[in-house]
Amino acid sequence: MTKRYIILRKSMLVLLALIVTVFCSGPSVANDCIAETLKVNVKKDSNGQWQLMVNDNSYIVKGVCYSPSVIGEDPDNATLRDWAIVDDNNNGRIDSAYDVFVDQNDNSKRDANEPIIGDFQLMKEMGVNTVRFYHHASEAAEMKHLYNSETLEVLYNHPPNKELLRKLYADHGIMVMAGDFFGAHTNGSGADWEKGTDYRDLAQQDNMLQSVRRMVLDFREESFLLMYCLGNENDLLISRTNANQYPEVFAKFVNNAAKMIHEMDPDHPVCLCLGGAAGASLLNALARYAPEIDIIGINYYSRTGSFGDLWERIKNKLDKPVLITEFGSLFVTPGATFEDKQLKYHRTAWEDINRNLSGGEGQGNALGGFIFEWVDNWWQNGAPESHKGMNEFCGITSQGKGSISPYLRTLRKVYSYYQEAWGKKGTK
Ligand SMILES: [Ca+2]
Ligand SMILES: [Ca+2]
Ligand SMILES: [Ca+2]
Repeated sequence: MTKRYIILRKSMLVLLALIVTVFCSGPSVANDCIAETLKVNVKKDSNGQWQLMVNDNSYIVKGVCYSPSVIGEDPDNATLRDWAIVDDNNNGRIDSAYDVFVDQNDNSKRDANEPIIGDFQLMKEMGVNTVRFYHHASEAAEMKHLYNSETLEVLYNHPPNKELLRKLYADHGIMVMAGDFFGAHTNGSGADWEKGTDYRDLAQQDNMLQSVRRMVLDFREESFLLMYCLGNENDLLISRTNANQYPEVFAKFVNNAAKMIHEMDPDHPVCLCLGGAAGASLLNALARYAPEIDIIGINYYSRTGSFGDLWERIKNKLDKPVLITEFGSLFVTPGATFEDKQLKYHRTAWEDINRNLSGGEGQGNALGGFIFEWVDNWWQNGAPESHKGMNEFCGITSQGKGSISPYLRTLRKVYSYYQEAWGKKGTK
């Protein structure tokens, strides 16, 4: 497992979801949309159950991590690019968003009955309503020193493509959860890679707050914004921070960041992303020192798809709503029956989330979840030109045999499952 692999394995997960038509109606959504930010908050009802509210309408996050890449791109060689600015066929449209077709007969070429449709539309038709997006792309002066490697320079040193995200929302009804790594993999802290992020270090704290501030300035006035997310399983050792070692320090610092966000933008909640094994000492510290956090986000990978006692655990420790910030078929082995096993896994997972939504039979603290991930990336396990290893088969869609990346998709069986579970053809 390489350094860059760790940095980026789950780093650019952009999750998609299909927003209900809060402001938009009819087929010509783009022109009819009112460019107005939404008021989003979490609400606890008299039964102690939680809901995410968007302009007073209940909103279930039906999300997908979205980080497509061209086969062969590799963060180890600083060739992995920000998908949001890639237009290699020079037609003025972002390739993965708009220039993708579905290879229905799996012959690795586009036949007459296989129209160009694009991932955005495919996600909409699956019922996706939210994308998880990291804000780090920026041309702001205060961010430059944080791009302290060639890999990060290639990925982030440009303006965020907000116009693309505006179209994602206006034309496809899909909202965005804007994320900041908050020191995960030293991203945003400016820490030395080998030493990792130290939440006790005041200079690193300043860097991280600067990064979070930039996120809020960039996105608080955007109508596609659903919420902010701090970190990505920063309590896990793999994230190269000392959050788990100093839970009180971490909890207090997280609270400062969330407080700053709320002061800058009172209309969007703050989620904190932890790993599935988040321990009691950290949860206790968060309960005591981090009241400004609105939502506990959990990246959770079980072997069966079930989230076990997670809902009860968070309810008992924190009593905050839970958003599954990543889940997916990491442990489903590729092979002849892969798609059936993957489908079963996702059905188990989504039914568990569904059962724990407000009004369900469970704990009533689930807000929804983000699937890891929309499409297989081939760089995540071993050579970027080959397709193997668990991470590389988590996609709801594949890139087929890889010959015309990034323009080819095949839809795995699980796509149809979500079409049914999340609403046939999405929601207009
Ligand atoms: Ca293009
Ligand atoms: Ca074909
Ligand atoms: Ca590979």
